[in-house]
Parts: sequence; C-alpha cells; structure tokens
Amino acid sequence: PDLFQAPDYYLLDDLLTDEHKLVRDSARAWVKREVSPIIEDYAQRAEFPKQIIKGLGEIGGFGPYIPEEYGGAGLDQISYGLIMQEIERGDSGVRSTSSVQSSLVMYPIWKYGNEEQRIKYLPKLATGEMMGCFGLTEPDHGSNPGGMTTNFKDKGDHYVLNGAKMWISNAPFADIAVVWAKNEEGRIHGLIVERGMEGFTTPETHNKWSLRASSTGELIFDNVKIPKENLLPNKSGLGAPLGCLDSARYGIAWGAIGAAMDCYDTALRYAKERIQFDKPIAATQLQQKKLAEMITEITKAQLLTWRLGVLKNEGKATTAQISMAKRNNVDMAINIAREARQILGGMGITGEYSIMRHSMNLESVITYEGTHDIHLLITGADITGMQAFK
Ligand code: TGC
Ligand code: FAD
Repeated sequence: PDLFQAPDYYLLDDLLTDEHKLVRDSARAWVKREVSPIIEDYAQRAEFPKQIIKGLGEIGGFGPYIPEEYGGAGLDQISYGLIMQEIERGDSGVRSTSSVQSSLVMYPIWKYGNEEQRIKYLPKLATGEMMGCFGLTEPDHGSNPGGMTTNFKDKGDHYVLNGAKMWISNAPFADIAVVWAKNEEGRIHGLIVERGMEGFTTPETHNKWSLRASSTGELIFDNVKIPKENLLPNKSGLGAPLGCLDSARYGIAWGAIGAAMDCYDTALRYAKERIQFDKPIAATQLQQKKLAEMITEITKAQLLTWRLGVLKNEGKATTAQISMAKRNNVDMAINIAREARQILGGMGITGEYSIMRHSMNLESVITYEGTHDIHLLITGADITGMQAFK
C-alpha cells in the first residue's frame, strides 16, 4: 500500500514483534486515509475533526494499554508508543486527543477508580462514544500544579466544587472531566465532573497559532454539586495526577518522532525533486547536512524511546527517564520541523505541505505536559538529588 516512508535507519523493525508491526501499520494506514487529507483544512479553520473519533477508537487510539475487559486494546507499551507515533505523524492535535483520553482520563479511572467507575466509564471512553478531558493546570498554576486553588467541600451527601482550570485539551466538547482539586485539608483528589452538572461551563480558547486542530478550553466550577461516588478513591496527593502525566509524556516521546518523520520524509522528497542551478537541491552539501542530521537525530530518538518502552513494559521506567525522552524528542522534532521548512523554501510556509503545521503544533507540545525547562529540572534533580524548582 501507499504508506508514508518510515525512516528506519538502524533496522528497528527487527526489534518489533509481528503484533507491534500490525498495530503500527494499521494506525499508519488509517492516518494516511482519514487524517492527512483533511487535517490541514481543519487546522486552518481552527476546528477539531470530530468525525475521526470513531476511527481513533478502532485503531486503539483510546486506551491502547487498558485491559480488554474494560474495552481497552490490551496492548503493550511499545504498541501504545507506535500508535502515538503514527497519529502524530498526521497531527499533534489529533495525538493530543488520543493522549488525553488514554492517559489522562482512562488511566486515572482505571488506576485510581473503583470497579463501578471502571465499568461505567472505560468501555464508552475506549470507543469514543464518551469523550473526556483532564483538568490540572490553572490560570495561576501551570508548572507548579501543587499550588492549585480549585477546591471542594464535603456537604454530607455530596461535594461542592469551586475554581477554574485553563488550557484544557478537549474541554469544549468533552462529556466528562477528570478534575484535580484540594479538599478542606488541602489534599489533592481526582473528581469526575460530568457535562450538564449545574455551575460547570467549558468556554473555548480562541486565537491559538498552535495545535489549531485541537479544541482547547477552560473548565469553570461555580458551586458545582458533585455526587460522592464521582471521587476517585484509590489515590490522592500530587502524585496521582503526576502518575497520569508519566503515561502521557511517554506517549508524547513517541509521538514527537512521528511529527519529525513526516517533516524529514517531506523535505527529503522535495529536495530530490526541486531543481535550482540545474541540479536537485538534494545534491548540495548544505541541504545534505540538514537531511543527514535529521535522520541521525530521528534514529537516536527512536533508540532512546524503544529502550524506554522496554523499561516501561517491565515496570521499570522512572519519571526522570520519561522526562528525558519527552524533552529530547520534542526538541528534536521542533528543530527538524524548522530545518525541513527551510528546505522547502517559500513552499514550506504554505498549507500545501504539513511542515509549518507540525512546526507550530510542536510549540504547544514543547510546553504542555511539563515545559522543556521543567523536564531539564527533573533530570537535574534526579542526578544531583537537589530540587531546583523552588
Ligand atoms: P514533588 O514534591 O516533586 O512531588 C509531589 C508528590 O508527588 C510524587 N511524585 C510522583 N508520583 C507519581 N508519579 C510521578 N511522576 C511523580 N512525581 C512526583 C512525589 O513523590 C511527591 O509525593 P509525596 O508523597 O512526597 O507528596 O512536587 P513539586 O510540587 O515539587 O512539583 C514537581 C514538578 C515541578 C516536577 C511537577 O509539579 C511537574 O511535573 N510540573 C509540570 C506540570 C505539568 O506537566 N502539567 C501538565 C498538565 S496536563 C497537560 O499538559 C496535558 S496536554 C494535552 C496532551 O497531553 O496532549
Ligand atoms: P508557566 O508555568 O507560567 O511557565 C512559564 C515559563 O517559566 C516556562 O518557560 C517555564 O519553563 C518557566 N518556569 C516555570 N517554573 C520554572 C522554574 N521553577 N524554573 C525555571 N523556569 C521555570 N493542562 C492540563 O491540565 N490539561 C490539558 O489538557 C492541557 N492541554 C494543553 C493544551 C495546550 C495547547 C497548551 C498550550 C497547554 C495545555 N495544558 C494543559 C497546560 C500546560 O500543561 C501548561 O501550559 C504547562 O504546564 C506550563 O504552564 P504555564 O503555561 O502556566 O507556564
């Protein structure tokens, strides 16, 4: 089939199982068929293509590693990574929808929820019949979520939630929100807030130059009455949302490789075809330097991420190891997008090619799920034993 060219310079395919390759190739074919032809138009119009939700569920884009008994795909962490890679080859905003639903909504319900909550929500989230969002960031607390002020009070047979979250992917259309808020003792808990609850609104954030095909919004809670059964009972404290971030950041490390691959693939093809001074620009040393460095960086990122996937499968991947991969790979992708765009000259700034869209998208990816700086500080704290945040 006419698939994307997948750079595999170090024959990484030899390390994958048949199942990994099957999962990846079906995600790849779906992205090529359903996402690539329409995504530029949706990004230009700043609209999320809701019609792809069902297909995202079918390729394992929602809860790939959640057990099948709860509607997930029951796949391993490398399959999860490969799905994220292929989706982000299409668009980082589509991968965001997948990351949020899988790692920030399904994961906490699976890990921190009770059996009733798992049965009530997970199967519908796995098909996309129900969509979710994750509210951690607040207007005054982004990198420092522990300072959050969103809070809930115990009113006997229910809780009352007040506060606001900002920059929330999928908020404008989500059916449920997993919201992190402090109780009267200042302890952080996760609550499932459902659309339609009185006092709960989700205004959309406009004027983004980045991640335009993803819908972003606020979550506003004005004395929202939350049934007690909507509290996630099995974990509390900042470690609960940070545990979800470990899973999402791992997926982003793979996803960024997909965006980089698409930029490299596009630039390589263009450079071979574009003639200037009577020869293909690919035959010039300057353009070869760019392309050679791109494939080198992609290959290094692939190896880093594959090894991280093995550690994750064995339950041994640490938060700091995940931070290193998220930080390295997103930085790698943003640099490749910038160089690739230059190879296309003026054509690179148009929507005829995907590169400028990837480049702008990656400005969000390098900021969300922990900024580039925060991940460096996580590595710094890990190797020195000294926290430099505070
Ligand atoms: P710190 O004192 O380090 O930790 C607080 C408590 O949490 C524990 N912990 C973890 N537990 C589980 N998993 C982890 N990864 C954990 N990391 C830390 C820790 O042991 C401690 O437990 P305890 O029992 O001692 O209290 O916390 P800190 O306040 O110093 O903050 C650390 C810092 C800055 C690294 C952290 O807050 C951070 O990562 N900040 C960045 C915020 C962030 O990433 N936000 C993302 C929002 S979601 C999003 O962006 C979605 S984008 C859409 C998409 O994904 O596509
Ligand atoms: P700030 O924390 O104010 O940081 C500003 C700058 O200061 C950064 O460069 C940062 O690195 C630096 N900085 C901060 N602290 C330190 C320090 N101690 N030392 C040195 N430098 C420091 N959040 C959610 O909860 N759910 C979502 O679904 C979600 N989706 C998002 C979608 C998009 C498109 C975007 C842009 C963001 C999304 N976020 C989401 C929020 C995202 O996680 C935050 O933007 C991010 O964590 C950074 O927070 P901030 O924007 O408040 O920046």
